[in-house]
Amino acid sequence: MDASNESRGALVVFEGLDRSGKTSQCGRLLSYLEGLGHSIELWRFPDRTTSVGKMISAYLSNESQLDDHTIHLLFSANRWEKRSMMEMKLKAGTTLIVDRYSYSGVAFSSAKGLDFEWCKAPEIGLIAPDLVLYLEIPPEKAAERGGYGGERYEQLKFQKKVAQHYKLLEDSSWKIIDASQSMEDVEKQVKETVSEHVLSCQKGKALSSLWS
Ligand code: Z5A
Repeated sequence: MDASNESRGALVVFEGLDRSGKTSQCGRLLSYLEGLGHSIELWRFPDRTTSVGKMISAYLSNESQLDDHTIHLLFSANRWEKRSMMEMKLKAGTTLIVDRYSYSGVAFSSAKGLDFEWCKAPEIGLIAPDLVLYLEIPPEKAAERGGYGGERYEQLKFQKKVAQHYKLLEDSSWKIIDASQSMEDVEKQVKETVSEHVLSCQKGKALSSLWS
């Protein structure tokens, strides 16, 4: 996608089951990298602030009903509407920490029974993360954490299926982190891994696309 040798920001994605600790770790990583003087932004998908995001939000909170294919494409459209901004920020040297991305899109929709390859197709061409931090946790343990059960998808049996489908997406950009550890131990491992990857992007690693 980009043959330039200039340094840029890193695209760091957090993935994992509900309540695996993504949001907590995103916040801690943001503070850490800001403290080191990096230019950083925290993003999340779904981005509920856009018009597409508002439709997704209504669906997730059971205020509206949508066909499974339709909501899948909306989640993907929500990432596409941010794609050019993402590229601009990364090229300008800002590192983006992203709470959920295309892997959530495919894992959740295919766990509902949609065809796996069909689910991947609308994600093709989005920017590939430099690093995916997969916070791995047994669904039973995640369910013990606060706030579980409020939104659509937050059911144990479904989460187990989602975990199986996530595993089919693992590639060399993934780092699996044991998210059943204490918040501090997870944080330590996240920081170590991210520091290496932010540096490799500063040395001029080109951007690439999903899923090529
Ligand atoms: N979805 C989709 O279907 N397709 C897509 O393309 C995308 C998403 C992008 C909304 O996601 C839903 O949309 C989601 C997937 C689907 N499924 N559901 N439901 P969301 O990101 O808006 O919300 P969420 O994933 O349901 O939950 P979450 O709040 O983001 O969970 P989390 O970020 O992984 O966890 P947390 O907020 O950091 O922590 C949860 C609790 O656990 C909290 O009380 C913490 O204090 C505690 N916690 C965290 N870490 C620890 C440790 N290490 N020890 C003990 N306690 C901890």
